[in-house]
Amino acid sequence: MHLARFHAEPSVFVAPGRVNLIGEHTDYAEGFVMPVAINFATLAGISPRTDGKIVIYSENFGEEKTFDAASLPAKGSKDWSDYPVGVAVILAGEGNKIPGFSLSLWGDVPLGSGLSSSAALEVATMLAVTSLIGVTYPGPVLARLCQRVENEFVGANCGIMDQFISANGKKDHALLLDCRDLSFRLAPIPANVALVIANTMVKHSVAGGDYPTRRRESEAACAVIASHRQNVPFLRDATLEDLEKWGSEMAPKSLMRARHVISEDLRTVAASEALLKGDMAEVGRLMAEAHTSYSKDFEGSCVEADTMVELAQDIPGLIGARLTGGGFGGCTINLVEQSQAPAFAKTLAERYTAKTGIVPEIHICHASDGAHQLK
Ligand code: GAF
Repeated sequence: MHLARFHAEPSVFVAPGRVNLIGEHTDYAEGFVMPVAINFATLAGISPRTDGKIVIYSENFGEEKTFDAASLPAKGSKDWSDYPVGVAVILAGEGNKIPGFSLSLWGDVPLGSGLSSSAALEVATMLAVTSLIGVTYPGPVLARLCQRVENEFVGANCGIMDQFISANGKKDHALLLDCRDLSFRLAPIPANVALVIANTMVKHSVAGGDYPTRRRESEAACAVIASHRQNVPFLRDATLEDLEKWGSEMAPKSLMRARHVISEDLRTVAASEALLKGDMAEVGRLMAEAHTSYSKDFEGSCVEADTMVELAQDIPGLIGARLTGGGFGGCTINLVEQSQAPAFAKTLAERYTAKTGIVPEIHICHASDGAHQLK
């Protein structure tokens, strides 16, 4: 496709989407998350141009956009091209000279489903452009730059999780990330466990209303604690005892959001330890607790996602189920015994359609490698 359109052989890079096993809305509070890179990805093909233009073609949107490499826009324009252009803008801000290039993009990460299609797009483009200009950033630095694309150019106030796992994931492993210092630990996912991702078909968005509201509410709770106790810049530094002491000074919703974030950090670290020991029953139990906390205290779920989790409970093979990602729609993640996964997926889909009238998309996925060059 790139060759036919741009008459140049591209270098090709791939970056995966992700599913988060546990640790929701903890990343921007400098806490813990445990995502997995999945076998849905974005491909970016790049070749140099001599006319100073940046020409970007999206196979998914069937559209081509052209920019002048010497005068890139300062802000996004609420278009799919914001993500690749934002990469060039952030790299330019880092002192890199951005030449003209042709970029072609294709991806199969379902859009708006909470599986990080935007992070995959940013990371694939970031690898492509840095390779073209001959710069190499370590994985964690590359992830930070991609997060800045979202925060500073696209205008979505997300944390580091999605870009980090897309850049640094490892086949057959989950990654426990400390979002404070970006240190991480890999935990193998047993070969007899499948990742069954069930799309509620309710659209999810980070830039939209509820995500930033929840973030603000949880940060307001942190400010109350910080007014009493030193060294609590983020909820990562707070404890459940802090909430007992000063919760009455918080708006009730803020208290609930903070209770979710603080308890979620504890569950996420515990889940990574259980996974390292191969104690899948404990991982499943923690996922169930996490879903209840996400739904009841954080109010980050929706009727459809709660239904999808509920309907999974007594299907043979289930280890643990919860809503994954930024919330208010998107997908549930179900850890399921591999041998039961196809039957599990079929039953879940039938039950969900019978209950809601919606036909879900259910994917049996596996943990994949983070971003890399294909050719
Ligand atoms: C979205 C954001 F992009 C992440 O940074 C994270 O906050 C997540 O929602 C919630 O855990 O995916």
